[in-house]
Amino acid sequence: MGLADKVLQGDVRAAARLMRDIEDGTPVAVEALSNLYPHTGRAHVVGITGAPGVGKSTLVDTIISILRQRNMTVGVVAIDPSSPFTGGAILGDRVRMQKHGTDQGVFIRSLATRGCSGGLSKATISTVHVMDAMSKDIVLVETVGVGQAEIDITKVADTSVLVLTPGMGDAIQVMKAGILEAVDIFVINKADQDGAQGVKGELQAMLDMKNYLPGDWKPAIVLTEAINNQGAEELVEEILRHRQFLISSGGLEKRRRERARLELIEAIETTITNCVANEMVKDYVEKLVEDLVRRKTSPNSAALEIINRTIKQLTAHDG
Ligand SMILES: Nc1nc2c(ncn2[C@@H]2O[C@H](COP(=O)(O)OP(=O)(O)OP(=O)(O)O)[C@@H](O)[C@H]2O)c(=O)[nH]1
Ligand SMILES: [Mg+2]
Repeated sequence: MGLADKVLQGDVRAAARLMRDIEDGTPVAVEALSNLYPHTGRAHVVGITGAPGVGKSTLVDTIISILRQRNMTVGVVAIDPSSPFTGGAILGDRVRMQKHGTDQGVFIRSLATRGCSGGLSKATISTVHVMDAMSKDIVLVETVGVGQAEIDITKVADTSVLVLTPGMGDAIQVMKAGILEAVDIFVINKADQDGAQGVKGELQAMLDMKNYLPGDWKPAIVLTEAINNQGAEELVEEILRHRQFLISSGGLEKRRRERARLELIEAIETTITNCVANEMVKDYVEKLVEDLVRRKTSPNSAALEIINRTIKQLTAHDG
């Protein structure tokens, strides 16, 4: 039985192996993912983003418990912060979420971003696909938000949650418009600390300046105390309400179409890059390099020739 079939039958060890293969970028992973793809698109993907230490993992832990009480299965992709300052939290995440370790309805996977620009690697999207194919109802993706990452998460998530804390009033003032647009639910965690209401007020004022059309989603602001299990029920309600909104408004279809397009572009890029890398070791390339040195051809013409040959190779393989 192939790896994809095992995953579809609920074999968690096969799923873990596939996720390792995805990170290593092996050909086995590419094939298995292609086979799994028709079985994806059912999970609701929720991005949980925020600055280091705002309490994302603690919140995720609480959300898992609430979703499990409602008989929903959960996948978690925790993207390890590549920053050396927060790298230590990886172990903490594992330890904290360990209480779900024996629960068949929960599957947790940590991923290294390996300094990829944008923070969210292709491996993240593929890992989400595997959890989706494993029939997880909700997949939570925890990422450390640094600059672009808040916007990046919308490439993966159906619902984007941004976690702030009471100390972050100033950060809200300078928050880029793009981030406000990208976030579906705002959370002010550590509401046990002073200033939570103030941050909520500032945020609300910024949101109120936007012109919402009838039928638009208006982001909610939820106050939570993740360590005290406060507010998480309301957050889960908001997540499920947003899911329902996306389904009934047709927004889900739109987001997924956009995402399919992005994935297609990425697939084209990696396919061509890989094929060209194979092609570069061939003899005729040396001849082209020689011609370049002697100015008998130009880099663009030579590149087109290599790409043409690559495509011929590809179609020969398919046929
Ligand atoms: N006072 C208070 N502390 C909290 C709350 N939620 C989480 N914390 C604490 O904040 C610290 C960071 O929590 P994490 O859940 O690891 O935060 P994180 O956002 O996942 O951190 P990184 O993954 O490193 O970015 C821990 O010491 C938590 O106990 C809260 O509601 N109130
Ligand atoms: Mg964390």
